[in-house]
Amino acid sequence: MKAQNNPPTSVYGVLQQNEASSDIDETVEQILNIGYAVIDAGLSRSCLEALSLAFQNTRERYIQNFGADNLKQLGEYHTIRSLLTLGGTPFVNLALNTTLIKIIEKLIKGKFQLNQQNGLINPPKENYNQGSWHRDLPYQHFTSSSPLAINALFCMDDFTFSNGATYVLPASHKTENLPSSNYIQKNAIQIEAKAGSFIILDCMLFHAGGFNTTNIERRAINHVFTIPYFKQQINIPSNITEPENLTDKAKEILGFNYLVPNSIADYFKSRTTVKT
Ligand SMILES: O=C(O)CCC(=O)C(=O)O
Repeated sequence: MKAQNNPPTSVYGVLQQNEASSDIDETVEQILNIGYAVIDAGLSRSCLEALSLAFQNTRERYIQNFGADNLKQLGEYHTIRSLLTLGGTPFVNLALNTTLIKIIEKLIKGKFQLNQQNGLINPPKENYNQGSWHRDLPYQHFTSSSPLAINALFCMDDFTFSNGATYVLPASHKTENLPSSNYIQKNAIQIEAKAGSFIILDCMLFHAGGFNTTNIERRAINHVFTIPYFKQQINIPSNITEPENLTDKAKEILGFNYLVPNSIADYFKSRTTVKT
């Protein structure tokens, strides 16, 4: 429960305190401490509408290409894999959102790359493949002193209590096990957020999509950023259209500098251009 009065501002017996001198610093501090935060991506209404339309168009082409029955059989009907390699610029720009990248740069020490960007559809009144508690590094039960992977879940639509807004277990990125069932029921928090927000999660934070009790789909786009030692879910550099239009920094974030060399000679060539 939130206190009614402001918390005290005085301290005693404290030798060390964090400093946060900007909104970005405060967001970073919150993610480090409790594992999640919400930010506004700063998109205009028209930009958000264009993105929403691009999402729908890409989804239609995706279903035509891979087949609805096939996708359903694979448990993939409510996901659009590697959205940025299919839908192009609007999704590339979203993954490279300036504020988001500043936050990721402060959270993941050293180099990082985009591991995956997927469209997610939480269907009305139906179970959903993201609706079970999980980490975004699944099957992993270690803790790390600084984040190795961060998920930025973009809200394509408003996230509300009734349409299945994401549940999180605060600070669970700091413990190895999934907490007990009763602990989950008592401590889980559901995050309401406006369309155009990023819900940023430490990937080791346990979280789950909520059940969508409305009649309308709730759409999102997830972005997992990782240290470059983790392989991408789908090879982005090989599949992106018009790579010649990307800046060097964009290429680095999209993984162009971290391709697995095919041979020792290729490895040596990569050492002459990039130091990781
Ligand atoms: O759709 C949601 O609310 C959760 C998405 C999710 O679990 C994920 O991106 O890993």
